[in-house]
Amino acid sequence: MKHKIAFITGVTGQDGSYLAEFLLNKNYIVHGIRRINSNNNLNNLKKILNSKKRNRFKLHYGDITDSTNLHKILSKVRPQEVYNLAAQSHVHVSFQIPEYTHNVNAFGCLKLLEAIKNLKINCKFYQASTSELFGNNGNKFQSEKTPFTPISPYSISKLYAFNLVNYYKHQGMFACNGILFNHESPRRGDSFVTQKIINAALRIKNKSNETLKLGNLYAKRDWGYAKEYVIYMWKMLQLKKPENLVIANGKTYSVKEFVNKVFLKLDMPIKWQGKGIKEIGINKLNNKILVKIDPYYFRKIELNNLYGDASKAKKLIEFNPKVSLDQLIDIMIEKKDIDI
Ligand code: NAP
Ligand code: F7E
Repeated sequence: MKHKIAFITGVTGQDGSYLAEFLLNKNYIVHGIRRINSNNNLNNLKKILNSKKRNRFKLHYGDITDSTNLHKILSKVRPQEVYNLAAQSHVHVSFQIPEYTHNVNAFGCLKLLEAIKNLKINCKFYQASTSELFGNNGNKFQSEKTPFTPISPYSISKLYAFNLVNYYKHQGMFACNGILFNHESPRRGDSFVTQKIINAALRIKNKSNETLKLGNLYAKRDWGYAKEYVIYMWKMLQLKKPENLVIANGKTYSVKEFVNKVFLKLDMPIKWQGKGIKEIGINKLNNKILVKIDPYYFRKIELNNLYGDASKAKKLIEFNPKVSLDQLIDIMIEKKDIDI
């Protein structure tokens, strides 16, 4: 049987690893790039590396900022589908390293697209774009028609890539942007708010004396399940013509609501006291302080509200997310993915 060939940047990350598993299950040959570092960070790929599918999975040392390397790999692999998931993906950190963030997220995408074009590779191209593009534009819901008003170095770099993808599409390439709203999983990086809250709550449950320190409790996010969202990356590349699509659960919750849910599930119901940076979350059962505010985690500019309208994806790719926020929290507390 002839296998399709996919190439994934960011394959060691949350989404890249789930996508690789999904494509291997669909009988693809999957190539990915990993950055050289001294920690040998392949944790998210353990499932693949320990399975028989490993012989259809090829890891190359590489970096999205290194065009010579991209050329070398792509000229050999000549994939039919390319998924660009590599990114400096942390919004808060992007305020501290804006140039690096652009080198990876904006110019990395350019280098990849140029390599594909110059090598005349006939592939379909998926770009992991983001709801961060919307910024604070006052719209209650955000859809493909909502104007972009990016407010962080991260979102500005992603807008550059978004526009690039449209530009190559107009030149005849099958290239599209998934406008992804927040999505989480047991593989979510430790410093993103959901994983940070869950890990701290689990340690406190296991008798740690720490207090969880957070920034803005009132930001609202539309959270989904990463393992589920990657399926729709693939589905977007199976369309006859490229479309930019919002991928969102269509429900929004504040960080504070997320905290309440997690601690309640672990039998530590919270009551809140105080205001602003003096606000604290206290265990109703024993009055222990569980949560404090630390201004370090405030952003220069905060994106207040994300609430996605994925009607177009529902229509075109039968987008139908099944995992609710409560289920997602259970999955993350158990640190065990579910079958989708
Ligand atoms: P992630 O866990 O942070 O993964 C990022 C991946 O990019 C990692 O594999 C990382 O490699 C790789 N990477 C970073 N810099 C690189 C470079 N210079 N060259 C090559 N690879 C590099 O992110 P994620 O949550 O899976 O997100 C995947 C993509 O979706 C990202 O583009 C992100 O911006 C976008 N996105 C995510 C969300 C979300 O809620 N998760 C929402 C919207 C959009 P290392 O392992 O070496 O660090
Ligand atoms: O923050 C607030 C913070 O860092 C969520 C990335 O995948 O999704 C992600 O970006 C909210 C923000 O994700 C802490 O201010 C409060 O309002 O988990 P986060 P993010 O910034 O929404 C988008 C769609 C992407 O594209 C990105 O790649 O939580 N918050 N206290 C905190 N956030 C963090 N990280 N840490 C805190 O202590």
